[in-house]
Amino acid sequence: MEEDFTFAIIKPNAVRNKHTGPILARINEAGFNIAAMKMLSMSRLQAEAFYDVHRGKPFFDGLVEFMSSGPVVVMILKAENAVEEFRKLIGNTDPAKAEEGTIRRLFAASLQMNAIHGSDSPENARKEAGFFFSGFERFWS
Ligand code: IDP
Ligand code: MG
Repeated sequence: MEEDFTFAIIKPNAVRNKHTGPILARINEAGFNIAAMKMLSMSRLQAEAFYDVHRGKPFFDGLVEFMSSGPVVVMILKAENAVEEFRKLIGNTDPAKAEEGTIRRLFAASLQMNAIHGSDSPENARKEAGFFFSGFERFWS
């Protein structure tokens, strides 16, 4: 199968707790290549737009508040079957349900502060990557 990509965010709790390095190491050890990466702080408006699909849900306001609470690391990750393989590596949304050894199981502080985001489809990976990386930064395709 052709190598494709996914989009990921190391969330504010993980950056704050100095888990960026250990998380990046696990991503590389799992066979992903980091094709683009930067650290930035999301505004409330950006966080709202990024999670627009969850607008209206009970956890939306808290999620937006959390995601704009400090620096995050956004990246494009390349691997065969990247979207699916990365979702396996990060584990269930709820860290209590995530398998042993997954990034969320290891580094999440709670269901909301679950350390990392991974796109749920190739279409969303493209859309979400376009949110943070300009045409000049698109090394992945
Ligand atoms: P995902 O990140 O595994 O794709 P989604 O259902 O898309 O999970 O939810 C997006 C993010 O919203 C989650 O990663 C988590 O940070 C937060 N979230 C989801 N459900 C809840 C909840 O019930 N309470 C608090 N936060 C939640
Ligand atoms: Mg999702």
